[in-house]
Amino acid sequence: MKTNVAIIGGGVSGLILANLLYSEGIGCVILERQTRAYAEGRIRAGVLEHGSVELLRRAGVSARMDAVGLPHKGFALLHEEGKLRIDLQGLTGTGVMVYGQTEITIDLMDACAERGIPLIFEASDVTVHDVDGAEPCVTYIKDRVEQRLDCDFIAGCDGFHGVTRPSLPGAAESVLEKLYPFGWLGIMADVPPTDHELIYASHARGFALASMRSATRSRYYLQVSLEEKIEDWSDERIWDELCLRLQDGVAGHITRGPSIEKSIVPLRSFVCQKMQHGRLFLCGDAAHIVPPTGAKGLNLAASDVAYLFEALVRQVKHGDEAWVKGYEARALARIWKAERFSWSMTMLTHRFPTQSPFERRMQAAELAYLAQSHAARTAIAENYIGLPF
Ligand code: FAS
Ligand code: PHB
Repeated sequence: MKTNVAIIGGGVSGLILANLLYSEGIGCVILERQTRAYAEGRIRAGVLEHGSVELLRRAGVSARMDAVGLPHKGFALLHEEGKLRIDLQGLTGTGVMVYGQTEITIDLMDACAERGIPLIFEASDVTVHDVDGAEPCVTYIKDRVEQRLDCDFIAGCDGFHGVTRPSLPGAAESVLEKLYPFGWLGIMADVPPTDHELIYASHARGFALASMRSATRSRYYLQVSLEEKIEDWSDERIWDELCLRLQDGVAGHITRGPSIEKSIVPLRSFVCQKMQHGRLFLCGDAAHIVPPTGAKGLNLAASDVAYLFEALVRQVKHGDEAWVKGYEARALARIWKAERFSWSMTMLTHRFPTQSPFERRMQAAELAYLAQSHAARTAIAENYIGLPF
């Protein structure tokens, strides 16, 4: 089989790239290790920056998002000294869209099927070859038969635990990373959200987040230590802890219900600064991870894909390789700003086991400064809605 772009990974990065390339008549094939049911069933992000919304519209995969997604004009920061609303619309002229990554994945996979974009599930032992040359290829096993895909370019969209980053020479040495001494316990339940906007809570017992997927489905998170096991957290214990950490900020009350999903994820900041080598390019979680406090994971994947798409169109259609050569530098410039914002939101709103009283005072002072400074709130708002691509 031969194509222009071999895309390894059928998560949001790979699927958005495929649908964008399709819109420009550029051929691609997606190789996904998991089944469709597994890949579309994962619970992940829920907040889309303005730029990501525009990109999904550009890819022609926005009808359901525009129909049922929830435009949000602000969010709240809750802390001991009170509740502070960040007026995204007022401070920046735009907002964000609350629409689950699960739904985006389903929309993108449906579009692939409708458009005849080859999306090969259960492709195992994916291996990249000859990325230094002009004729790279990818081999993989499908239905126990070895397959070969010849291509001009390879997009590594296979996430943090994929094969492309380890295949990229110099990647491991280029990594900068920060591990946080805690994780997030997430719960999803078919209950109405406690507020019409997201609430990020900084509490003595730890961080909490009240988010949502729709008017009838809520998503909450609790900061927990890395020793915690999900099996030790009954639904009741989770709701009790959420009520303790969010109580001051919720006008009504938190509607409890049975969890349809609950899990614990560790928090890390991770950047692989080597994002391309020859004809191989990394996008999304294959190259970087952010703590979810800034709601940037999915959105950074989208901006990587936007840059790679533009570069590939210029090379394939106009023989202009300047943007392909500049992909890594362009992507990293935006990645580091989003890493900084996600780190700063995490440092501001979480309690660290070894935190000194002085560091605690710094958090409180920054929250007090935010409450009094229009400029400081504007800085948070413009980062939250997403810096320009
Ligand atoms: P993904 O990991 O989504 O997709 C990679 C794909 O490649 C997967 O389908 C995988 O099966 C496939 N793959 C892997 N290895 C392969 C191989 N060898 N061969 C073929 N295919 C292979 N962000 C937020 O903003 N808010 C959140 O609340 C949030 N929660 C998250 C919770 C979790 C558990 C995780 C892991 C991430 C979360 N994120 C969140 C970040 C998330 O949104 C990611 O940034 C986003 O999924 C990145 O998309 P991709 O780069 O496509 O990687
Ligand atoms: C979510 O809804 O899953 C979500 C929202 C905002 C974040 C992180 C996660 O910062």
